[in-house]
Formats: sequence, C-alpha cells, structure tokens
Amino acid sequence: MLEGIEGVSSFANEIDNTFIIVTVITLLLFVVTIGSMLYFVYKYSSSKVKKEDAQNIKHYTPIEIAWTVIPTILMMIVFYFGLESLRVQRTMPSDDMAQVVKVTGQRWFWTFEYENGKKTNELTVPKDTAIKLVMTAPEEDVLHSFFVPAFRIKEDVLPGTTTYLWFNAEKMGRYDIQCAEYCGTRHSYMRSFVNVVSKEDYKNFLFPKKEEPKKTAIDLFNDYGCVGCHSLEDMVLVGPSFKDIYNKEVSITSKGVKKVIKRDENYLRNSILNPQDDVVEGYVPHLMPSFKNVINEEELNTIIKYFKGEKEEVKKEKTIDGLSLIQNNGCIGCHSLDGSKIVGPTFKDIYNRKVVVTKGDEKIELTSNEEYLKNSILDPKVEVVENYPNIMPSFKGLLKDEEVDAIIEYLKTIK
Ligand code: HEC
Ligand code: HEC
Ligand SMILES: [Cu+2]
Repeated sequence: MLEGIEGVSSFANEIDNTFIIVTVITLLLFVVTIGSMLYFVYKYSSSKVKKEDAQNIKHYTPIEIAWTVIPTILMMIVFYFGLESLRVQRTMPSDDMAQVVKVTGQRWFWTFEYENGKKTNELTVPKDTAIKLVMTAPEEDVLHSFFVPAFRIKEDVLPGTTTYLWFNAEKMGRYDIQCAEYCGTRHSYMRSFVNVVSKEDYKNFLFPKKEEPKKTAIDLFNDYGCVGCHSLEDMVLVGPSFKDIYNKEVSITSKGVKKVIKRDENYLRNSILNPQDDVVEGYVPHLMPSFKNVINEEELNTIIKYFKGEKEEVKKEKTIDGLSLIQNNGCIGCHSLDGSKIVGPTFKDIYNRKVVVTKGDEKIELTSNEEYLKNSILDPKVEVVENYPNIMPSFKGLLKDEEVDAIIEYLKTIK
C-alpha cells in the first residue's frame, strides 16, 4: 500500500472511520439536496407547467420538521465521531507512561532529543509504545508544523511555545515526516522520517554497545598467564624469553629425538597449542600447559604477529567527523557543498576566500580564515555576508568547541 495511506498508529482507525462517516453523511446530504433540486428543476420546468397553475406554498409543517430534525441528527453523528477521535488524539499519556521525545523544528530541519540526551535528525521509536512529543521552535525562528500522515497526527510547532503530540505505532517501518506550515524557501525540504523499530533495536539505538577494543598480544600474554613463565625481555623465567625468537635456531627434543630447528611460524603455533611435542633444551618438559581450545585462531595470529615483530595496527580513536556534524545540525539545509546557492553561501571553496560582510552599518571585505569561520558559526549576526539574509541561527551552546573545530577542518577540505 502507498506509504501514509495505511494508518499505523493506535488511533488511526478511529480517525479514518471518522473521515469515512463524515464523507458518507456529506455525500448523502449532497445527493438528497442536489438530487431533489435537479428533479424539481426538470419536473417543474417552465415548458411543462403553465404559469397560472403555479402555486405558492406558504407552509408545510411535516417537511419543515423533517429537514430540521434529520440534518440535526446527522450533524450530531458527525460531531460525536469528531469529538471522540479528537479526544483520543489530544489526551496525552502522562510522562511516566510514555517515552518523551523533545522535538525542535527550525528552518529547515527537525531535531529529536531522547530521554538520555541523544540527538538525531530522524525520529526512531519503539513499536507498541506510547510516545509523547514535546515540541518547540527556537525563539527567533518561524512557525512549523509536525505532520506524520501515517500516524494521522499533525500539530503546529511554534517559537517560544510548547505543543504536544502523542502516538503509539503498531507497525514497524519508515514513515514520512513533513513540515506542514509554509516556513520559507526550503520549506519543502523540511522533511524527515520516523523509524518504528522493535523495543530491542530501540534499546540498542539509545545505548549502542561499544565495540570491545581488540586485544593486543601483550594483553593476551597477561590474560593467559604466559608472562608468569615467559619474559618479554632478555630474561629466562620458567620458560624461554620471548625476545627476538622468531626465525632463530633452537635445540629441541621432538618425540624423543634431539634436533636443532628454526623457530618458524608453524613451530611457534605448535609450541603454544601442543607444547608437549617439542621441548626446548634445558627446560622442564610438560610444564607449559596446552592452549589448544583455549586460545582462538584470531588471538593466536595476534601472538604470532608479535613474535614476528609486526607492528599491530593501533585503532585510531574515533575523531569527530565534520561532515556528519554539518549534516546533523542542518547546515546543509542552507549551505550547499557543490557551489550552488541555496539559502546561505556555498561551502565549496569557502576557506580563505574573499568575502564582503556587513558589520553594524559598515561594509568590509575579509578573508574567511579560521577565526572568521568560527565567528560565523557562533555569532552569525555580527558579520553578515553581503546579499544574504540575516537568518542563520547561532550555534553557540549547541556545538562544542571541538565540534566547531572539526567543522572548520572539514570546511577547509571542500574544494
Ligand atoms: C607454566 C609455565 C608456562 C606458561 C603459563 C606458558 N608457558 Fe610457554 N613454555 C614454558 C616452558 C617451560 C617452555 C619450554 C619447554 C617447552 O618447549 O615446552 C615453553 C615454551 C614455549 C614456546 C617455545 C619457546 C621457544 O623458545 O622455542 C612458546 C612459543 C611458548 N612457550 C609460548 C607460550 C605462550 C604464548 C603462552 C601463553 C599463552 C605460554 N607459553 C604459557 C612454560 C610456560
Ligand atoms: C537557516 C539557514 C542556515 C543554517 C541552518 C546554517 N546557516 Fe550558515 N549561513 C546562512 C546564511 C543565510 C548565511 C549568510 C549570511 C550570514 O553571514 O549570516 C550563512 C553564513 C555562514 C557562514 C559564512 C559564509 C561565508 O561565505 O562567509 C558560515 C561559515 C556558515 N554559515 C556556517 C554554517 C554552519 C557550520 C552551519 C551548521 C552548524 C550553518 N551555517 C547553518 C544560513 C544558515
Ligand atoms: Cu517548517
């Protein structure tokens, strides 16, 4: 079915039924009034009735009563269903009965903030759960309207005022959100999605599991107690030192036979998995426990790499990504990356370009260096680029210092 036509919230059916009832009743009234009119126009047309036969009926009580009482009843039916469906829609669940999500509508993007402080640009909600939306717009913004056709909900989002909506989505899926109040140039782009997911997925969404960092060889040596018997330095403990052993020769006793072999990868693997096979000369046999079925293949590889002296790739700490910041903060609703003019100047080649700004009453030419870019993001009202409207919201307090820096670093790269 076309998305949005099928209702997926708990009260969608009730609202759909109300629409059907209203439509049927109005159709009925339309057919009866227009139908009888057409019939009488035909029946009493001037060609069929002589003038002198025409009579002026003054009063006819039964018909007066009928056309007062019947429409009144029909209208009361419409009123009843209208009121009932409005009531379910507008009776908000209490905060402890519902998941509360804060919604901010602003030119021209939506921001959703969940109970744990997480923020997104698409709304994600669990299935079969009452969701209460607490909605507002920043003081200096304009009117918007939050509309999810599939849930049959719509409500204005106003600067400086809080409005509410609630719903309980009964089917998983991805549904349109559209601003339904004309709010300027990019109004039609002020759209997003509601993702209805299972309760479990919602939990993972709110509290993503951190990937455990991969263990290094040293971690493994500690975890498996190897360091109790092997030193990593040039020292003999209970077993031989691990220092520089790869590809070096060693005398061993292999199944009762003494020989000198090279410590290649296979030998090292086998020494860990089946230490009883080859015993290094001068050491107590059968002391080292077997790590077969204890150490997995991946860990074994890590250890072998260590012996080989290969550097382990140390995972870089996740840096803040400028591109996702400008996507998630609505910058690209007003600034293009490809040189086209949307609402604000394009980000293409923005770094170190000459720009004319109005500062107070003066017009000055500047170079867009880091400081200028930073001020443009945090105090956009101070220097306004010539020929552009002074509507960029300030991101002071919304972006952390390091986030602003990451954005600027990213802006520098857009060529
Ligand atoms: C209880 C003490 C003990 C523990 C624990 C132990 N080893 Fe050993 N290991 C030895 C001894 C003793 C030898 C020498 C005798 C032999 O070859 O069995 C040895 C030999 C080795 C050798 C061959 C060394 C060479 O010079 O050729 C390797 C490789 C090795 N161990 C790796 C490990 C790793 C990896 C671990 C931890 C997962 C570990 N061992 C845990 C006692 C231990
Ligand atoms: C509502 C639309 C809008 C949003 C959202 C917006 N801006 Fe702007 N921005 C503008 C407009 C319009 C201008 C030009 C007028 C001015 O300087 O204030 C501008 C100017 C700028 C400038 C100076 C541009 C130049 O050519 O010198 C920078 C840098 C900037 N914005 C960065 C950002 C960043 C980063 C974000 C997101 C964190 C953002 N903007 C979000 C509308 C917006
Ligand atoms: Cu809008």
